[in-house]
This record gives sequence, C-alpha cells and structure tokens, in this order.
Amino acid sequence: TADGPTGADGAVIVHLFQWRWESVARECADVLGPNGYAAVQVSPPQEHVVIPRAENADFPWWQDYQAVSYKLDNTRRGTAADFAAMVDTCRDNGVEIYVDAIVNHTTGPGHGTGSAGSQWNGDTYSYPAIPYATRDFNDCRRAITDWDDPGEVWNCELLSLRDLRTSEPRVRARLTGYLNDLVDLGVAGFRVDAAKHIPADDLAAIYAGLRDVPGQGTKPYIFQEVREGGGPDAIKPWGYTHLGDVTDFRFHEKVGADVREGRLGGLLDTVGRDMALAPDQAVVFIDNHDTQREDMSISYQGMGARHDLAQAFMLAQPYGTPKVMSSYPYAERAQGPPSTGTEDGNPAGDITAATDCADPGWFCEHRNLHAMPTFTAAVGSAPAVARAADGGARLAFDRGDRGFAAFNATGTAWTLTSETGLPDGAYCDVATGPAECASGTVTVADGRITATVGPDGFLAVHVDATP
Ligand code: LAG
Ligand code: CA
Repeated sequence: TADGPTGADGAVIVHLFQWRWESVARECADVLGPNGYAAVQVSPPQEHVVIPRAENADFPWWQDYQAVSYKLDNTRRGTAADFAAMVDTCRDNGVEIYVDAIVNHTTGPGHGTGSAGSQWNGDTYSYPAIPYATRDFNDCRRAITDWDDPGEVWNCELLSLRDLRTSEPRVRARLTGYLNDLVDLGVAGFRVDAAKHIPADDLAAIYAGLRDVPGQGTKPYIFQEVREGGGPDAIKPWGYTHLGDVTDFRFHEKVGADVREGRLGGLLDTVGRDMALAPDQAVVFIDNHDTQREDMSISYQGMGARHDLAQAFMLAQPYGTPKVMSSYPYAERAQGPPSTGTEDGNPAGDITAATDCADPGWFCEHRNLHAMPTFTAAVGSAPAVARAADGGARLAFDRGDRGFAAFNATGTAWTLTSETGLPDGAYCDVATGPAECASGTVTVADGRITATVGPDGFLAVHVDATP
C-alpha cells in the first residue's frame, strides 16, 4: 500500500524509465494527473558514472545505477533545477515523485569523472564528493558467489559494485541525508534499489531519520527491491515487509506469462493464491527495466497490444500496488534512451532527449492504458468477482459494486452480456478514453451489462466515471 495522500489501495505508479525531468513534468500535467496516476518512479537522480561511447553503445542506461555522489546536478536527464521543478509540477497535478534510490553501493571498479564533474575511484574505494573512503565499504571485496549465504548477499559485491558498510552509523547518516535532501524537495517516495543486499536492520536505521514530506505530514512511501530467487536463496521478500512495501516478482513471472499465452481463465485465482506477500505489502508489475531485458517476450517490445492487456489486467485486479512500465525499444541490452547527442561542456555525455510519444524511439506504454488508473483508484480494495468467460482467453469480473472490467486475449471481438454488481446506469469506458467519457458509454440495465471488447482488447467501467 502506498501510504500518504494518494496512497491507499488503488494508487497506481508509472515508471517513466530514463525520462528527462522536463518530460516527466509535462507528462504529469498533460497525461498522468488527468488519468488518475498517483506517482511516477523516476530514474536515479544522483550523479552517476559516465561510460564513454567507445565502450558501450550510447552511454548505457545503467550508468545511473553507479553513484559517484549525491549531487542532483547534470545527470543525463537534467539539472537540479529541472528536477525540483518536476517535483513541483507533478505535485501540483496530484502526482507524486518516487526516486529510485541507490543506497547499497557506489560504482564498479575503475575510476573517472562523474556526470557532475566529481572524481571517483572504485579501485581505491574513494568518493571524495560524498565523501566515502575505503573504511566506508564492507570487507568482502569480491562479487557475490553464494546466494544461499546471507552474509555474502548482504556484504559482498552485487555485480562488483562497491558495497557500502551500511552497518556503520556514519554511512547510514550519509544515506539518510541524501534521502532527506530529496524529501525536502518534495519527493514523496523511494524505490530502494538492491534492498535485498542490505540487512533489514540497516535499512530500518537509514529510514528512521527520514523527515516528513513537506505539505503532506507523513513519511515518504517506501518500496524495496527484493527479488525472490530460485533454490534456497537466503534472503526473501517477506524479510522486509515490516519496513515498507516490497516488490513481488511472482506477478511478473506468472501473470506476465499467462497473459502472453492467452491463459486468462485462472488469473484471478493466481493473484489470490500464488503471490509472495499480502496484497497491501506488494508492488507488482508485468515487467520492469531489468526483466524486460532478461525476457523480452514479457515486454511491450515482445508482446505489443497483449502487453497493454496485461498491464490493464494488473490495474483491474486486486493484488498489490501496480507499477506500470513505460519504456523504449532497444536493439541491445545496454542501449540508452533516445538522446540529443553529446553536448559540449556537459560531462554527463549524451543527454536524454525530451520524450515525444509520437517518436518511435519511445514506447509510452502507459498512454495505451488511457484512464485505467481511475479504475484502480475507484475500486480500492473491493473484491474481484468473476462474472463472464468465453474459453480460456476471455474473462470479465466485477470489483464489488464499484467496477467491471473485461479482457479479450483473442483476435476477434467479444460481445458479452453478464450480470454485474454495478448499479444500473450509463458508464464511460475508461480503458479506451479519458474518464470524461469521450469514447462512448456502456449501459447496465436490470443488473446486466452488455459490451463489446475488441480483439486483444480490454474494457473497464467504474462508478466514478459516468457521462
Ligand atoms: C538493481 N536492482 O536491485 C537494478 O534494478 C539493476 O538495474 C541494477 O543493475 C542493479 N540492481 C544495481 O543497481 C544495472 C545493470 C547492470 C549494471 C549495473 C550498474 O543491470 O548491468 O552493471 O546497473 O551499472 C554494470 C555491468 C556489470 C558490471 C557493473 C559494475 O553490466 O557487468 O559488473 O556495471 O561495473
Ligand atoms: Ca550490501
């Protein structure tokens, strides 16, 4: 559950992966606020390494996951002023900013100059702009090899990334300070990157010093990246739920694959039975920026309209806080976002281009969901009640007496008539247009709804969107 003003059950997060700050601000005003989104997860905003073009195509997106300092200036996505303006604009449009917080590590080996001009040296564990020195890093200075050993997972190096000594009060205070600087700007939540690699007690100490979000009077919302591995895998997602929400990757694996294969029939049972966490503790997604690079078949690039259907189902069903993926096509794993090309005088190298959803360089998946987040908000925690099916690839359900949604994972239109708990009346299809009902209405009469769902399409109506 996302706590805070928008944060009850029903809050929808969208990850605008690698978007420039100015573009996020514009999207909050034009699209996200009006369509019911509660929050945006933005890419890591701190100073990062710059990997020259010669070594990797287009300055890899993953530069951002190697922290050189906690300065917000001159990342590839804009200046500190751009970042602050984005937070304000989004808040003014009812949308919170959640920052992807890199707190487990700094950089990998090597040395260089970061995006804001700070020196870093991963070989000598030296980050003077923070400052961190060698004593601030754990003693296990090698990559994690045994994932069944908690000590290794927590204290050795994830991907050779220099592992912070988060048991140390000085390091904790520095991390809390970084997060509080963001809170003071109005940042209302954090995705805690690599939380699995930090002992829960260390995270508890880091979070304990967080300030209230200005104007909100509550602590920032926290969700933690704890990926459940196969085998014994020592560290489990449920070891972190006492500190905040936690990512549940089972949703991606099970729901993503089922929707891809057109297996909708069992999905309500799956989300009610086979997930890792309690519904109000989980953050769920069809794909994230990592999984879409591991298994493109569960991504917009691999699934097209079927991926839209999968994300729409996620917004309609009752498990977890849904996080919508919005990304860009790529030809190789490391490929960065569309860029303006290297700008002279800016050490961040390639600067992320302003996002234009008409430009095929960006997918903008969230726009294909139209006002579906208003459905999620309107139904809250109302239970899912299956209402109609036709074979295994067509499914419709109520959310209590608050909403009705239908999904058609076939190549032909599905005209259905079904009982519904919705009161008799006319409703707007928020899945095909804005909640203001530009896209036509669906009627409930005598407790029955009649509707047509297009090929590989979906429909959603709810009590807060009527003509
Ligand atoms: C995450 N969650 O816990 C992020 O979602 C994931 O995207 C991050 O990895 C990871 N943890 C560390 O924050 C990404 C890339 C990696 C990349 C890393 C650091 O997926 O490929 O590693 O960010 O930039 C790269 C190289 C590695 C190398 C490492 C250090 O790919 O081969 O070992 O840099 O030099
Ligand atoms: Ca660690």
